[in-house]
Amino acid sequence: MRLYWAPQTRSLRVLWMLEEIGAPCERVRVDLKSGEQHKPAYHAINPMEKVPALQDGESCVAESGAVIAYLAEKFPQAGLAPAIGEAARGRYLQWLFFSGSCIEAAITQKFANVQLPEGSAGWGSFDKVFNVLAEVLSASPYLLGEKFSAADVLIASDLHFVINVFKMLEPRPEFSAYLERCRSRPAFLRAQKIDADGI
Ligand SMILES: N[C@@H](CCC(=O)N[C@@H](CS)C(=O)NCC(=O)O)C(=O)O
Repeated sequence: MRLYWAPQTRSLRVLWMLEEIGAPCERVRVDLKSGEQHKPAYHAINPMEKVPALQDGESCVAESGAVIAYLAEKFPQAGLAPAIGEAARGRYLQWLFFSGSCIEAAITQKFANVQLPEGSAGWGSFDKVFNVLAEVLSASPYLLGEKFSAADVLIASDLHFVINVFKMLEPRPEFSAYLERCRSRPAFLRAQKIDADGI
């Protein structure tokens, strides 16, 4: 496998996922500053011309949530996704899609400072999205209950960006405790070092 990535981007969540799995993966750094992502060679990897993207033999997958789902399925022995037919599978898929369809949209709405009626926005509102997450995370240590999953890799990464990087959300005890649990994982710490080293 080959991961196309850049430091200090959404690539970190895939680096983290790869470390959770322990799968060997070549890293190819894409120079976003020089516009390498817009060159035809990278366009063929991800037509959206963004990182991260994963190449696995003949397969290419971009969109960080999809890459994480792909890896969870390819390496079931890592135990990061409930199997098809397990009750937790429904909520697992829900949280994977929640990242792209609700969290990302809520962040964009906040950045753009646009007001929308809650009923017209699929994500409701910025506050609604994070209140829902706080409700779930105050009831259990991870999104699916007691067990850490690939959905936590994705959503904890989103929360990290929203709270610590974009500073769009006041720290809340539920989120601080959750991020502490997730970010103290050895796999996250290894991924963070790779991201910081940039290689
Ligand atoms: N929806 C995409 C977003 C990817 C994305 O926005 N990547 C940014 C870095 S975090 C990027 O590649 N920006 C470079 C550019 O747009 O030129 C995902 O989740 O993977």
